[in-house]
Amino acid sequence: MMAEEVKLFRSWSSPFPLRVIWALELKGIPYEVILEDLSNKSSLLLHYNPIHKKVPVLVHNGKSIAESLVILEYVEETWKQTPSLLPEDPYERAMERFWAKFGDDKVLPSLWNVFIKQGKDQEEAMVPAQENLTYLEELLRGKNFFSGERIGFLDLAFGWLANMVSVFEEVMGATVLDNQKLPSLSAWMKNFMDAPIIKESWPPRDKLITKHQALRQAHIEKEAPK
Ligand SMILES: N[C@@H](CCC(=O)N[C@@H](CS)C(=O)NCC(=O)O)C(=O)O
Repeated sequence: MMAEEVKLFRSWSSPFPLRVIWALELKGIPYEVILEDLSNKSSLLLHYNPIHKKVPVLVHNGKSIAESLVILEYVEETWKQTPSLLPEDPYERAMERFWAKFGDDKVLPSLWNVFIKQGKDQEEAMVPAQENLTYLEELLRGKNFFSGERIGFLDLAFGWLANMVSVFEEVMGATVLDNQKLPSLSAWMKNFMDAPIIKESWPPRDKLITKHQALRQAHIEKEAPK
C-alpha cells in the first residue's frame, strides 16, 4: 500500500489543532506536523485555508480540510478503526455535534469575555459563563466523559476547557470553576487531563501563561478610557 500523506498545520499554542492531534493519536494514524507562526503565516497555510487562514488544517493525500470539528468528523469517517469517536446511534451522534457547537458558539466566547474583563464588567460576564458551565455539569452528571465511559468526539471538542480554565484563572486571579458547584465538570477535567495521549500534548504552561497575560493586558488597555 502506498504511504498516506497526513499533514497537520498547527501553532504551538492553539487548542483547536490539539483536537485533531488527539483524534489522530487515539486512532494511531501517523502524521506530520507543520508548525505555523500565526504572525507570519506560510504561503502553504494560506493556500490550504484561503477562507479562514487559520489552524488547524489537515492535508490528506493532497486534499485539505479546515475547521477542527469538521476535521474530527473526517478523521472518524476516513479511519474507521477503533476507538470510534462518535456513537452508533444517530440521535446520540446528533447530540454530540449539538453540544460541540454549543461549546464553540457559547462556552468559549463567554469564558473569553470573563477573561478579558475586570471588576464589575467581569462580574456581569461571569453570569452567562456560569450558566453555560452548568449545562456542561448537567450533561456530565454520572459520566466519566462527555462521550460516556471513554474519550470521544465531544471530549475532544471540549478538551481546551480542561487546560485553559486554569490558565485563565491564574492570569486573572479569579475563580471560574467552583469544584463544589461544578463537581462533575471538575472531575471530568481531571479525568481528561490525566488520560494518556492527552497528558503529553499540552503546550508548556509557563509559555501559555505569559502569552495570555500579554493578551489580557492588551484587551484591558484597549478598553481603558483615553
Ligand atoms: N473554528 C476554528 C477556529 C480555529 C482558530 O481560531 N485558530 C486560530 C488559532 S487559536 C488561528 O489560526 N488564528 C489565526 C488568525 O486568526 O489569524 C476551528 O475550530 O478550527
